[in-house]
Amino acid sequence: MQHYPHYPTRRIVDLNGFWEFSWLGDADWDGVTPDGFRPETVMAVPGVFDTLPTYGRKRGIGIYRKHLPDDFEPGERLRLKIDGMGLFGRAWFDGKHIGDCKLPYSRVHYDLTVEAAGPHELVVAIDNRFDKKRTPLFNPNYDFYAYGGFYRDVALHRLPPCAIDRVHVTPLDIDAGTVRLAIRLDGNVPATCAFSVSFDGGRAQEFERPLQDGRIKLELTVPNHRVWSPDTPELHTVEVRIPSDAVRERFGMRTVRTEGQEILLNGEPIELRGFNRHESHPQLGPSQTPALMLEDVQWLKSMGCNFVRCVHYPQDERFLGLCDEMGILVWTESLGWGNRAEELANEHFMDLQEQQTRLMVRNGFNHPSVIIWAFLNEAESNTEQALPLYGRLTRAIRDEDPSRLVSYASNRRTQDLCFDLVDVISLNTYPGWIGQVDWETPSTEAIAPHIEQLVQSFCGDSPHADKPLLFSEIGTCGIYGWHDLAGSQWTEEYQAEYMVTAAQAVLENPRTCGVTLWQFFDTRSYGPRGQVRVKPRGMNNAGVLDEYRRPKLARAAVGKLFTARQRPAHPRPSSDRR
Ligand code: ADA
Repeated sequence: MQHYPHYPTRRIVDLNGFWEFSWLGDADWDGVTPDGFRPETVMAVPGVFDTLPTYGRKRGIGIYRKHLPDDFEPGERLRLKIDGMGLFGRAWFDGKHIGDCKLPYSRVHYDLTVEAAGPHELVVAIDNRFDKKRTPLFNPNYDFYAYGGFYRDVALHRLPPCAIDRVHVTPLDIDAGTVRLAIRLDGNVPATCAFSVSFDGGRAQEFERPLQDGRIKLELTVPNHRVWSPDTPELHTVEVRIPSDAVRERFGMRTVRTEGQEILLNGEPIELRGFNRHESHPQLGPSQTPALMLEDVQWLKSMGCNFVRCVHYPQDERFLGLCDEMGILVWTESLGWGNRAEELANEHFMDLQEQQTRLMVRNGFNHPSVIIWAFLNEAESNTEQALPLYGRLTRAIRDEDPSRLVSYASNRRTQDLCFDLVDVISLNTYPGWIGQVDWETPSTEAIAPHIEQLVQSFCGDSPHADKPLLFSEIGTCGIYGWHDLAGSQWTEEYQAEYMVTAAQAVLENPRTCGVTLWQFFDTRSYGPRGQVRVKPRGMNNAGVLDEYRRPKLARAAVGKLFTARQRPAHPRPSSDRR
């Protein structure tokens, strides 16, 4: 599988593999420099140091070094691409500082110019300590482990003087097969540019156009276009060439919009069925291998899912690429979890939220699978302080990409003050489980009345009665291999019954447009600072698979329900709507 965007003519230095590594521990950042680097050992890239016996549990700075090819020319432009790292990173090329990364999980890049002949080296120091100034986007209370290292691929692109950054493709009309291309150049950008465009490896069309802000926009028809949908995940490629560079991008012809209480995919109402998915594995942490990503998509398909909510940070583009190929719709969100009102109103936090959210949209723009851009899971969106940031993020997303839907997962119900801003109302709720335990009522009996009551509050006179309603989280825990005759809490039996009851209650309610159950597989939660008393094994055990993707009873039970709902696909008669 080709990874997109693909730059067929560029010289790219692949930096994956082993790097020299040294542990600086609890060092002060003021004293951290690439000078005098003494390698202690080696470290895998991509990979995190927390999953290794020597550094597991430790928080501090690890410093990495890689020797680079000697043939870079003085004056040559290079672009260091890091597809995701955390928590905080600082990079130096030949001893000179080239950038800091405060955006865990985001795909970022740093440009530099070679100053002198080789030898050349790259040094990157990565800190996995929590720090309000350096890593304000990641708090110690988040219910997923904060790892240190390179989560994803690293590469160095040797850039021509004038380079193509990206080509963003927006499907305009899926019947006529028209698309808008936004071609972004950088470097030594001319006033007018000659370029060619070809679709699916076919004949190239030649153009010459003026640039505006380094960009060219044009509308074209895709020859022999095919419509993308979960049942027919048909993809196209487009290759754009300028004299000094070329890029190949992949896209799909599909539209998404809302109409009243429905989400319409290619003009037809769609019921969304799926799970919440973290990037997590006991031995890999957040660094997912291609085989593991494929396994995850196959599990989703085998359970009759057509949707996945990628929580709680921008996920690996290769996973989104697999969803494009295999027909799984995607919700993707920027990093955040339960953030408090004071944070939401903090300027530094706001700026970083906007930066990472814009980057998420730019990076993921061409994936037809992505239908919803989201942010700030379960923050204090019931407070006045939340309004400016929620406004900023929704505007930023629509400014980058007006062609998709915007949402965020809220646990504030009717107290939420920000629902006006978004296209889809998304609710997280755990009847009979998190924060809603009534010792008299078995939790599975609490589910249906709770959902009905919650749904009612978004009907009739509600200001949001005419927006789609999605249950973005509902579910419960079950410990893999734990059984008893009573079906007590934490058993696989209890979990299976709860999950099916919840999914059924949501999907059979005509007011809702779908559900993502919490959660797909078990994930590592807090370290020793956290409230392990409520998280047995230090894990979030709500997966229908365990952390090694071994199925629990809930997998088959939910799979049966979701699969049965695949046909007939839901268009519900409009008279059913409330
Ligand atoms: C919240 C949160 C999830 C998870 C869940 C739980 O709803 O959004 O990330 O932490 O609670 O299992 O506690």
